[in-house]
Amino acid sequence: MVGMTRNWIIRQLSLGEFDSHRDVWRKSTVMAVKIGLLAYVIDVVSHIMLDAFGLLPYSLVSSLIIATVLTPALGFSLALTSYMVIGFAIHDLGVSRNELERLSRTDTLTGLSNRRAFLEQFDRCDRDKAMLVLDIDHFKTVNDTYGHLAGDEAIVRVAAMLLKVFSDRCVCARIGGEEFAVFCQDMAFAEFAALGELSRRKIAAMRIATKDGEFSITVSGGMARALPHEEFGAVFSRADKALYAAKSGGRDRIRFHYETRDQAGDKASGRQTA
Ligand code: GH3
Ligand code: MG
Ligand code: MG
Repeated sequence: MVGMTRNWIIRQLSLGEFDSHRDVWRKSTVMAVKIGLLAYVIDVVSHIMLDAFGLLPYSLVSSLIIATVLTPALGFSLALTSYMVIGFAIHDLGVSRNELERLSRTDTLTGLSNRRAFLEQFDRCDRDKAMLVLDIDHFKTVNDTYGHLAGDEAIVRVAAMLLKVFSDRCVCARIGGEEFAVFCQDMAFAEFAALGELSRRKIAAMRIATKDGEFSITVSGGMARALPHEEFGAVFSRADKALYAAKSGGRDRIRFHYETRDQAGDKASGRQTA
């Protein structure tokens, strides 16, 4: 019984049957009407049967009048109260569960997806896709010169710029301290590369104000194409190689790793490879 109730509650949570207060009221009322009617039918049938066997200690008519007046009303109110108490408890549990789920997938500083959420979405995507990894250049110096809070502000501003440039066509995430990743699906690689370049230029043009004066930052990036179904690890490692090339090439630039597992042909076509 306890196990069944537990399973029922879990099922209701995942079905979203009690998503809103309105749902709780609606479901509780429907159930209370059903339970009230069922109680009434059982009451009437049992009285008729008791009477048929001569076991009813009072008259059938008065017992049916009492049953009609009391049972549906009592059944309805008791069922409504119990169902609503359980319904609101399930609703509140669902709300906290969704909030916890959202928090576990969100980077608290920037509000972007975190590494875990990014990885899951990337792995789930079975379309043509590409990944950009960005890392703020000489960020340690920013912290050392302007302080950790100014560093945090720079991270927040980079995140906001990525959201602005890539909008909702791509998934943007903060996957590490001063490291970001973006992935798009079904977008021409040239367009994705152009957006990456635009974000790099816009970030370099930002001015971040602190009490000790303004400063600006740059980012380096590595970009890699992926096959549908290709998983985060392999693609990230190619993008990271390209990022490394961007860093050693002087920073404030994006390098491309065109090759996917099965796309060695692109390399032969003469395009730049990290
Ligand atoms: P590079 O150009 O090679 O990337 O150099 P870098 O200084 O950016 O890289 P490094 O890995 O040496 O330093 C990264 C710094 O980022 C060190 C760490 O204190 C800082 N950092 C990581 N997370 C945060 C954060 O959430 N807030 C702030 N303010 N700093 C952070
Ligand atoms: Mg880094
Ligand atoms: Mg860095």
